[in-house]
Amino acid sequence: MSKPNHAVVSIIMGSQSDLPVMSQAAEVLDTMDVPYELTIVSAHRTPLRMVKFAQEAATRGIKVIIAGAGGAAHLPGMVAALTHLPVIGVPVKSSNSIDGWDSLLSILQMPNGIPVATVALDAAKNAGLLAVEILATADENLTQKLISFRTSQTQSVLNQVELLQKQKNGHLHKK
Ligand code: RP5
Repeated sequence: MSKPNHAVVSIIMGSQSDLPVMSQAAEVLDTMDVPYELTIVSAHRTPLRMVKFAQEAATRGIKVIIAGAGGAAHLPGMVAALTHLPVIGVPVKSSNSIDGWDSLLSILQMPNGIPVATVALDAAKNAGLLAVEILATADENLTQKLISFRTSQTQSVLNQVELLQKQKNGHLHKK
């Protein structure tokens, strides 16, 4: 499949303060050459903007939504309730958060009927990867990019193993 010329992933967040975490999803999409948009949509400060965003996302060509929020994080669930698109929720450990548990549980514990795919606390990188995996089910080119990402990730761990082994052998020789 050739690269679409419009955003297919939408990264939204409750506040500008979520950007340092949420930009990690954008980095993954940049690496995989997936077109995306990134903006702020607050469920409680801009509720009507949230409704409009969610209701129009599919017709604008968006395929997956990544939504991050901290504290009483209702953004991912509310957006999921307003669209049939898959929503990946990123619990953000924000300044108003109780250790991240409030955000994590708000996003994780969606009642049956409206799913939100929840990643780990602050794990926007995994949200980006999951979005790519969803898109890759219908895109062989993206599948190949994911396979080479995994291969290089594995290789970098094996390189560390080798390095540690060499350092350990060096210590043994010194004794
Ligand atoms: C949530 O409250 C946002 O998603 C953010 O994580 C948190 C704090 O927002 P600010 O007060 O920094 O704007 O709605």
